[in-house]
Amino acid sequence: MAKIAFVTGATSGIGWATAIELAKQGYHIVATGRRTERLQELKQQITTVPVFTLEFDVRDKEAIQQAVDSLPEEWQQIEVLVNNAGNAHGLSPVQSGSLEDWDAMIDINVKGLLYVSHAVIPLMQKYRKGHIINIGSIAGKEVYPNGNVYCASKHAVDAISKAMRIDLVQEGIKVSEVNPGAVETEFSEVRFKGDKDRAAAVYQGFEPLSAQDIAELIAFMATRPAHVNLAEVLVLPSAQASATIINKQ
Ligand code: NDP
Ligand code: 8X3
Repeated sequence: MAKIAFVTGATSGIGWATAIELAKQGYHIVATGRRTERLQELKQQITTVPVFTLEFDVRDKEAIQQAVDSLPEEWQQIEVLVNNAGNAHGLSPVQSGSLEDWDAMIDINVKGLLYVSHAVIPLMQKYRKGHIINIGSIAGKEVYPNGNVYCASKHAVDAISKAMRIDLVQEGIKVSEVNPGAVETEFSEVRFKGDKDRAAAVYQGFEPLSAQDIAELIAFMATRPAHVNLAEVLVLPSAQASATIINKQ
């Protein structure tokens, strides 16, 4: 029976690199995201294992359920779910934050992760086996100036991961959480609404993590023996000591 990994947010950054890394480990990949052309590009890039693409917005619970229900029989025994889709939207004090940005972060990072899990967990329960790997953040461990709602959304991911681990232990399903510090992806471009210079400045003066660094860690977690759960990892660039303390040269 093929091992299947379901990766959300596979069109970019950490999710893209994770799909490729898990494919190298022999997983057949269900790759999801909103950008169809990127999903097709990923499918072309992974040549060693089959890739099944599902296009949906994680805010749309009906679309998620329909997409999961549409998986052919041979794609239904999902062993690994990587709940990665998410982003920061804006970086403003709470007194002047945008309500649309707040909705986006809570709806995508928190509710989206729950909706996808709700649709996929029954497939894992059927086989009493599975591993959910949630992508949290250092922002789920600390808060920083102007990070308010993004930090709250990632603190929620932290709480949900711990709660899932308790609820799912009797089902034979492992739950892990990866909490990265600064990773250079499209993350800051999205946060700063396409301002490439402002986004690039975030990663200047030190060596940030790459999406590949996180993908390798996720693949390591996924490939531990059945009796081992690497439950939680905080992973930082060597130059980073906390959410705000970075040794920039
Ligand atoms: P990217 O912006 O490069 O990737 C974000 C991914 O999320 C894309 O594939 C995007 O796909 C998907 N996504 C966003 N919104 C939605 C949506 N509404 N529905 C479906 N998919 C969506 O950022 P990263 O790779 O850096 O981010 C991945 C995860 O890592 C996020 O949860 C982020 O919070 C977390 N993280 C990132 C860090 C960093 O410094 N980069 C540090 C700590 C955590 P599409 O647009 O095609 O839908
Ligand atoms: C992304 C890292 O520090 O920008 O979660 O919040 S940070």
